[in-house]
Amino acid sequence: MTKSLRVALWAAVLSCMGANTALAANGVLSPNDYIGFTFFTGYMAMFAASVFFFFERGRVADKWKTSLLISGLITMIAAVHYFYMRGVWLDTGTSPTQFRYIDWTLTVPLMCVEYYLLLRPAGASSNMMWRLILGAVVMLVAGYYGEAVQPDKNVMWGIISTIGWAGIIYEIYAGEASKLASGSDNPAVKAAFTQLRWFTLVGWAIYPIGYMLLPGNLLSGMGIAPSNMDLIYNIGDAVNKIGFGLVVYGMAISDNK
Ligand SMILES: *C/C=C(C)/C=C/C=C(C)/C=C/C1=C(C)CCCC1(C)C
Repeated sequence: MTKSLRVALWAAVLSCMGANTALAANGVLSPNDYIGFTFFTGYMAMFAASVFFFFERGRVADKWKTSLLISGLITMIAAVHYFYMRGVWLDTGTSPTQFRYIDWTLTVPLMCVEYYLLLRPAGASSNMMWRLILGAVVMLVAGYYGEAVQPDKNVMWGIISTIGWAGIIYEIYAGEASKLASGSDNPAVKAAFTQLRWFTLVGWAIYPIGYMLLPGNLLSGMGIAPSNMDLIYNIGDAVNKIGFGLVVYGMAISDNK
């Protein structure tokens, strides 16, 4: 991406975040309801990505077909949830927290499965996969508690959630997963692992930024409406679910070992 394109994208994102809340609620998408727009584009992008991964699955080597299938399932599960989330947003103008977390509870563990499938030829154990999934469960259950069950304690739940995420980061940067990847003799796998890790460290950091808009949290009261949490989550999902899948796809296409 060129620098000017990046600057333009950021300017667009920031100007959308100045837009105010509760634009929906009558079943109609208002012209300046940027959060609503991202629910629609998110839905279509996830849908299209699924079609892409499912069709392209036929073009990759047999050993990577399950990985492509999982990439498609991740975006397909998200597409269905985005369909419902856009409806909630349109009808009520409120955050579709339940659908959001049901989606994540299914898709984030599947991303852990992607790590396992990628490193299986290098000797990954299913214990490694379960450690990643455990980190994901802690991260998501705590996040849900902070958003929906005990919102007055969202700071505490946010910290617990971050510990779960840190467990995943540890596993892929210092734990068994990282050791297996560096020991792998397959350059395509090594390169893909490095890229997926970046998604998990940098791409996933988008979500806590949205969470910090909750009342009483670090970014609240800075002039950014809390409803922008959904804008941030929607951007995070598009980057992480489709991007993650594309890395796996690129690896499978380029691997000629
Ligand atoms: C496809 C969905 C993905 C990759 C969702 C990822 C979600 C997170 C990395 C959420 C992380 C959170 C924290 C680290 C602390 C605050 C609460 C959360 C749940 C937003």
